[in-house]
Amino acid sequence: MGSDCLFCRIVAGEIPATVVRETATTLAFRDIGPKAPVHVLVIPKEHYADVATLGQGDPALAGELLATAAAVAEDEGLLGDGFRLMFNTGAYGGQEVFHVHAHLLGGAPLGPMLC
Ligand code: IU
Repeated sequence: MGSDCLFCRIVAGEIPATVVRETATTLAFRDIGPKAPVHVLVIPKEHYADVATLGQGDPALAGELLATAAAVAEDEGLLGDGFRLMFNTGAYGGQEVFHVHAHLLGGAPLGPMLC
């Protein structure tokens, strides 16, 4: 997508982000407005608007995104106590940035709803 997409610009290095993990196809960086002690966004480098288009368009890439999220969860020490992995999707889902991103949240007990 390119210059109109904030997360494409982070992938391109045009906007700074605190990157915690990078693979050939995915990027994980800290959310600028954390809602939990650990709040990392995990994205595919390739632009897909949301998890529905990613899951239908490139299931293998969706799997790579999950693998990156799991690796970050391990790096952040979340595997023992658990964590939340979620995709806000579309208007009713509260999605604000239309480049698919998984929210990885943890580090404290989470309520029944967050974000
Ligand atoms: P949402 O699922 O689209 O609502 O989440 C977008 C997230 O992107 C939200 O948690 C923001 O704090 C976060 N974010 C960011 O990490 N860096 C930015 O430059 C911007 C938003 I704008």
